[in-house]
This record gives sequence, C-alpha cells and structure tokens, in this order.
Amino acid sequence: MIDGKKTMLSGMQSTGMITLGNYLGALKNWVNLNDEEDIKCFYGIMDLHSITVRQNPAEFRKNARTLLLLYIAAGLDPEKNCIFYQSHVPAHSELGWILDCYTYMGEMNRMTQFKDKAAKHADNINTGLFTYPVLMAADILLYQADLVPVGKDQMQHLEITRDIANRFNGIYGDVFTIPEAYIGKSGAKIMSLQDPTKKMSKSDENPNASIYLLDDKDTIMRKFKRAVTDSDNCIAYSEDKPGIKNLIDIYCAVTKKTPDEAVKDFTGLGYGQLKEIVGEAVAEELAPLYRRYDELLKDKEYVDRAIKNNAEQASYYANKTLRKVKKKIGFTEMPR
Ligand code: AQP
Repeated sequence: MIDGKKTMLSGMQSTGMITLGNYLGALKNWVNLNDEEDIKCFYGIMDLHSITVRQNPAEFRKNARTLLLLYIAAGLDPEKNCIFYQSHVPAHSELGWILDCYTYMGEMNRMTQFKDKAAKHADNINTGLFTYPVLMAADILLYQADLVPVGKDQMQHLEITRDIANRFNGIYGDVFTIPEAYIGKSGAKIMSLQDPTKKMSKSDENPNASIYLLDDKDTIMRKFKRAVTDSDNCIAYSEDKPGIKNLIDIYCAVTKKTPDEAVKDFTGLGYGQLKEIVGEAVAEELAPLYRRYDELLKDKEYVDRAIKNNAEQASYYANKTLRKVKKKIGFTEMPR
C-alpha cells in the first residue's frame, strides 16, 4: 500500500520492438487501469531482465527508449503512473542478490520458462537466465506490490515470489507485502501469424510473425494477408483452427466483441476478407498510438523530465524497502 492505495507493478523487457501481443495482452489492460483511482501503478522498462539474452548496445538503448515512448503513447500518463527504467533504480539488482541467498536451487530448477528459454538460447545459458525469477521477485517486493497482472505463463514466477516473501517474512517479521495475481479484463493471448501454435513474441526472428506497434498500415495489411491459416476456407472459432482462432481473438480484443459475435460478422466471407477486416481493425486501433508516439519523439525535454522524475519516485519507494531489508538482515549502516 502507498498513500492508502493498493500498489501494482508490471513491466516489459526491452528486447525488441513490442508487438500486438504485448499490447493486447498487457499494455492495453494497464491503460484501462488509469481509471482505477485506488491503485498506484508502477511500470518498468525491464532492461536488467533483457540482458539474459545478448543485446546489441545501440539497438538495446533504442528499444528501451521506444518502449517507454510507447507506454506513454498508448495512454499511460507519466504524471499519474510511475514509469521507470529498471536499471535507473539500483535497488533492483541489490535486492535481487539478497533474495538469491533466500532461494533454493531446486526452486529455480522447476521453472518452466527457464527450460524454454534455455532451449531457445542453447549457446548462452547464463546464470541470469536461471535466477531471472528472483530478480522478478525483487521487482515486485521492492514496491510492496499488492497486485501483479499476470498471464498464465507468469503464474509460476508469481508463486515463487510469494514463497520467497513468505520465507523472508518468516525469518525477519513482516517485511514484504505478499502479492496477489491481478487478472485484467482481457487476457488475450495472441499467437504468431506465421505459426499460430506459438505465441507472438518480440524476439521472433521472422518479422512476418508479429505485428509491431509502429508498423504502418500497408505493412499491417500485408502481414495479415500472409497469416498462416488452413485450407478449408470455413470461418469457425475452434482450437482445431488455430490460425483462424487467432485472427478472431485479435479482432475481439480490438473491437471488444465476443467470438460468437465476431463469427456472425464474418458469415459468408472467405479467409481473404477475414484477414482484410482484422487488418483494418488493427490498423485503426494503432493509428492514434502511432501519431502520439511521433509527437513524443519530438518532445525530448518532456520525455527526459518524465524519466528523471519517475526514476526518483521509484527509487524513493524501492530504497525504503531495501533499507528495511538490510536492517533486518543485520548489515551495518554507513556512518553519516
Ligand atoms: N503473444 C502475447 N499475447 C499476449 N500477451 C503477451 N505478452 C507477451 N507476449 C504476449 C505479455 O506482454 C508482457 C511483456 O512481457 P515481457 O516483455 O516481459 O516478456 P515476454 O512475455 O517474454 O514477451 P515477448 O514479447 O515474448 O518477449 P521476448 O521475445 O523477449 O521473450 C507480459 O505481460 C506478457 O504476458
């Protein structure tokens, strides 16, 4: 709790240009929270997490800035929300290390995301990738978050955060708030346009697999036109038709219709027309975001001021928790 409000923390890694999946599955839900007066929201650019995979320095810096601008362009007001770069708040790394010492190897060994990512990056299975959930626990616990919006894929990480926090509280008393999962209004999971059995991911090497938030309308339409479907040309919402189901899910997330209503809209149409309608709906949804992003790009002073103010605000809350943790453990305070 901060100032009598519940606290919520979320974020994204700056590992590439964010996709329609990140937007519909996370960012759009965060924007909806703008109206919840009784929740104090922290949104991180999770750049420390991003280096578990090797990044090109110039691109990495650019991706992080673009991600921040897109948070704001999508509607997160930096006056009302605390939007910060994780690396601007050293308390994340510091608490991450401390919590490493309160986490067991066996617990990390069970994390399925580690297994998936290790398989994907077999040439770089670093210890950061292994202890990633501990840093995530530090992110959440530093802000005494009551709520964490999570998709199914992140549930295991929230569980481990709760376990670590309970263990620490068990030894030292009530230090950390135990966070709960926050299930947003739409939990759409968007799949790759080229392989609808795989989720759409910003680090996918095939650019046709994802719609990026800054794609122009022609590119959006072209990517939807090429989307992989099946050959029976019958529009139905079914697990057996993952390509078509994905297009309908995207359409529903954008138009707020239910799958049944959507299927009715598409009665009598072929796949080509379906792809065109979904493409149009997505292009229309993203157009204002693109315009706002362009304005922000020209207003460096405003953005830089927001970054600085919010980093200071995040540091204030994070350091408060970190001081408490260090005191409880028994670290010696530096003489004033
Ligand atoms: N395809 C998706 N559909 C719905 N939601 C999604 N999210 C990610 N992909 C989809 C949600 O977006 C947020 C950002 O998560 P992240 O950047 O921390 O990492 P991620 O989940 O690993 O996202 P990516 O795009 O797949 O990144 P890379 O390619 O770097 O691994 C989370 O809330 C996530 O649920």
